[in-house]
Amino acid sequence: MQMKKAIQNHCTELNSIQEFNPQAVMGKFTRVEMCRACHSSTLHHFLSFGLMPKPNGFLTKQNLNKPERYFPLNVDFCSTCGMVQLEEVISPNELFDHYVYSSSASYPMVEHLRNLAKELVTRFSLSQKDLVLDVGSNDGTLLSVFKQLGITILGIDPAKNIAEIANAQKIPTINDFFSQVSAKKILTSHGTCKVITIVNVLAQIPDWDSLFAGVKTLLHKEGTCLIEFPYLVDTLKTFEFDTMYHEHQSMVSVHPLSIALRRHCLEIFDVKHDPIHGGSIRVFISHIGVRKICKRVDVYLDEENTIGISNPDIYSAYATKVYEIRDEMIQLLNSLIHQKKKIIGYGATAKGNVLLNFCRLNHIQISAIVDSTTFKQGLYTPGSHIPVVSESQLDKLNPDYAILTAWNFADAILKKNKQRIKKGLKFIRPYPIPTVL
Ligand code: DWN
Repeated sequence: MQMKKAIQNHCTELNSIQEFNPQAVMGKFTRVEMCRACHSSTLHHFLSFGLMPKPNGFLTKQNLNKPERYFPLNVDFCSTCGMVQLEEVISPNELFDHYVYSSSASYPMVEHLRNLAKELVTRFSLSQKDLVLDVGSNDGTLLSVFKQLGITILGIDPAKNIAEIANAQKIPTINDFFSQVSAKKILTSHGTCKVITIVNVLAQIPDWDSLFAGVKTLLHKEGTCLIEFPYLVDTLKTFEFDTMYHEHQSMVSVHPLSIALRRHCLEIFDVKHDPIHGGSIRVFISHIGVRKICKRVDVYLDEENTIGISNPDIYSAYATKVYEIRDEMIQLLNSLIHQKKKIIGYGATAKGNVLLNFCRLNHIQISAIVDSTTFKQGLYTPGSHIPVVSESQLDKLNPDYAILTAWNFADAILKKNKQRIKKGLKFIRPYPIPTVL
């Protein structure tokens, strides 16, 4: 009965979406009934974005009038361990077969990954005899730094188009999903890894047991697995809700992650915070008993306990605030549109697509999205069908306002546009409340 009711609700909602996007059709998805961190069934729904297109499902002009798949975007928390995860999962092949995000398109990201590689080489005294594997290696931006430092490297990424770019730049990259199976193949062909990096990828991986079994198989006995991800506690504090999308099946924190790792005889020996992507953490992992556990690990566990990441009240308050932010964003933009202001988006981001679709904003209200990623330019945003153009078009567009759809790089973007701001361009930052800067 519950499933029948859910399907009826989806169909009703699809009809309303089709008023906004006549090409909308229902896509295939699977419902998740188990917490992927602690395996309990104590999952509780707390936030619904409604039906959403794929977050990186940018369209060519030819595909604008073809059926566009939408999927329910609902978020649960686990009252046993504090894990936050999506209720519905889209097939990873549907999400990552052809991928348009590239790490090298954002120079702050390039700098961030350069510093990460240098920190790991120094801290763990890596040398040419050591193998570093990057899981979800994208275009090889992180691995290229290890290579420059003389370390032996290997990437693995499921996106065929992106893996081809990395291999063309002599970054050896396997085009596959990382799993227990692919890990065994890498062990046979390359041996164990002194460092395994999983940077902004953990959230994208639905099967944590296959992932961590693969890490256990491949990690050198004194090796380190470094996982970096946007931190749930920051997301709860800043209300940056648009990082919740179908690529991010999980919004992760230390406690639930440590439970999943222990199932595979792995443990966290250090944790560090980093401001990137609105607040992320770096978790350092080893085989159990190999490393001394830093006191910082308990600091994070205590804070998660104090905040109450398993507490229902936290999540109902969060959801209330999310709907308030959406309503304030719609109100602000409606008043600007009423004043006949020209509005663009700055950054053709997955998160920006969530915000635009959640606020039902499209090419009628938003003239264009500027973005530095060459293979996003010329495409159209999913659902909202806004043209993506190069930043060089900014003067021609001459907008009055720019929504920071790449708010995580606000400093770099504002700095780059200092002169335009002097001439009157105003930026809108969506979080923690929509604000004209
Ligand atoms: O996990 C993920 C996060 C970390 O990165 C992936 N699922 C995909 C991606 O999410 P996103 O699409 O929200 O990414 P970013 O990193 O926020 O994308 C920034 C975008 O902004 C890029 O497309 C490049 C663009 N950009 C720009 O046009 N001018 C960035 C800067 C700094 C600029 O000056």
